[in-house]
Amino acid sequence: MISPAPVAALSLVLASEAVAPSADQTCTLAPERSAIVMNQTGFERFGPKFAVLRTETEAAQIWRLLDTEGALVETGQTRPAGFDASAGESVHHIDFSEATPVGDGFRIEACGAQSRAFPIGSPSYAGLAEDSLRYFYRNRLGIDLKPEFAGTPWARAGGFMTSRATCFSGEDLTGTTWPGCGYTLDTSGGWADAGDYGQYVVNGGVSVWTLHYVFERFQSRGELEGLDWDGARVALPNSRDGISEILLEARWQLEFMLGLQVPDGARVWVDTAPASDDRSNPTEIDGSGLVHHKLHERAWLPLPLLPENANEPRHLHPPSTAATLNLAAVAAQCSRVWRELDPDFADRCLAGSERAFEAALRHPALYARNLFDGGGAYGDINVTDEFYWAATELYLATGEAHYRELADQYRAGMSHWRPIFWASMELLAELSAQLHPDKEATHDHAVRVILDTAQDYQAQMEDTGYRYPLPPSDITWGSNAGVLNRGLILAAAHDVDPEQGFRDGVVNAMDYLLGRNPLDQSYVAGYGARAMRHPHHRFWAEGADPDFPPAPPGALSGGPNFQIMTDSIARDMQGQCAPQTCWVDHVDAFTMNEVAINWNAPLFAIAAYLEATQERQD
Ligand code: 9MR
Ligand code: 9MR
Repeated sequence: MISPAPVAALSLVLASEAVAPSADQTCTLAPERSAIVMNQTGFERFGPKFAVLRTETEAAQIWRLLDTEGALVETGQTRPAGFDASAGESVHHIDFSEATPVGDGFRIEACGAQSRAFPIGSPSYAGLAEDSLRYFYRNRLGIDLKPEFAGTPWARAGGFMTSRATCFSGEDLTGTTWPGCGYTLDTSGGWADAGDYGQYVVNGGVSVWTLHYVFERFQSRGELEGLDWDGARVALPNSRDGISEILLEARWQLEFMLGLQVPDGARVWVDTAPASDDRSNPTEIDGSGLVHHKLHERAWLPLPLLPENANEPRHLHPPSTAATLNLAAVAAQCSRVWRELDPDFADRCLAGSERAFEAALRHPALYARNLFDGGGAYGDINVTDEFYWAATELYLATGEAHYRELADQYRAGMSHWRPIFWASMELLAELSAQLHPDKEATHDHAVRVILDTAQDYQAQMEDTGYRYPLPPSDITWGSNAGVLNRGLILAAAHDVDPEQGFRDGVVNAMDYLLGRNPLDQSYVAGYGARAMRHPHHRFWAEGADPDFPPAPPGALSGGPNFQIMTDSIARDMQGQCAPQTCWVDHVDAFTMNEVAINWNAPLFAIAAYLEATQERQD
């Protein structure tokens, strides 16, 4: 699509340039899609306002900000930023942050092209925060989704209503036979992981943690009521006055995760083979307190598929150290955030957490491998970070020196702080610790790590043409969550030091997701002129069958991925797309366009953060 020509009356200077272009005045637009890309939902009044002009032209160009009537509001020069290899094109930066008019219908004009109309002063972060939290309700299993909570198109029967499961038995993918276990667990409730209905503790853990973190951050700043995150914003079943919808939603998954903990005294078969072995090695142990790694069917279920029609038996995968520590960490966090609101639940969480942590200490090297098909692997062979994270959360919950000493030991075994990802949890420990200044040494360490890490991310951001905080090496499965999780660190750094411009980095992250990218694509359904619609999802499957709904507003696509291109759509694109452009809004493109709880959780976190920290001047 070629961008529309400028409105004649507004382009006097451009028109005269067009009559007699000199070599360095000629401006050639990128051939496809809009030439000027930006956050498709608009800008905060006093925040950074930044657009990207897609052009090969080397010389700086004049840009103009025009109002609804076409009158000039502000003008300036583009900043040529050169070739961005991961975008596969050259770009110029247009920075109109200084302009602070309010209204709808603004446009940017440059290089003979015009942007779409956009608003300034009414960003959609409040609505996005609510919708992105509603994502979780809309993916609940074991409960009918009512139209008054889900919205009519996304209401559906629950499925998995009375779910009990026992351990996987039979021959696994490595050729070893597993005997099963002598118990069944109540496995109802929880969220579907993603486009599949599988349920995986490590991914549930990072998602629950993120929701708890948003709550705990607002709580520590006394902002819950002012922002109405005290139950007044997102309608949910069983809501009660004064109980935050954030906590209520997280609890739906946490109760499910607590249910995957092995009962005291129960025997269970675990895989004791080193991660490097080709074959699993089933060994029977006392499983007390360990947590089953995941729950899913024997084979991948078809798509589309209503949950009520998913009737294949589901099996418990053997417990793993990573899953056990995930539960330990989020249940410790649970004991803090529910302490005043529901002391019994807080006690139950703490007991589950301590039981899990002790079990992990007894069995520190149980690694999950995919024993049977039909679900994701979520294998993780480095659990030092999970130990560090769980010990830290327990220390913050109990104040017991024993946990702090353990956390210090694990920390000594870590050399650097990797970006947040379902298998990399060390920064979660720091983000939690930052909220607890009374635990001085742990807190001070966290602040240092957060500031250092934020500075790294900020520097990386300056290296990208599209100015967003993700290096090309991280453009992989779920890259959009990588952008947002880096935003979490930038946001936390801004809380500590508001003078270093870290919040602008958070805005940049959101701008990228909402359209300032080489595909001119909003990766969030329902937000922006060109928004994702057809994710890989078994119910939001309009892309496969028009009788199913499209993605609801506030659902985030996994994003560009040029590294693990294993679905049928991605396979055909391999080697033919620049990293940031390896994406398509296609239902079958699960390596690029799936949705997932661990991706939507940081979307909620960042939207809620931007709403809360927006500068308001009258
Ligand atoms: O839904 C996909 C199914 O049709 C395929 O047979 C299967 C084979 O790999 O992959 C399924 O896709 C998974 C998706 O539902 C959940 N995320 C991971 C995807 C596979 O890794
Ligand atoms: O997010 C996961 C990604 O990091 C992995 O590379 C990928 C392949 O193992 O799996 C992703 O997680 C999927 C999971 O395995 C099954 N449910 C859907 C998840 C998102 O695609």
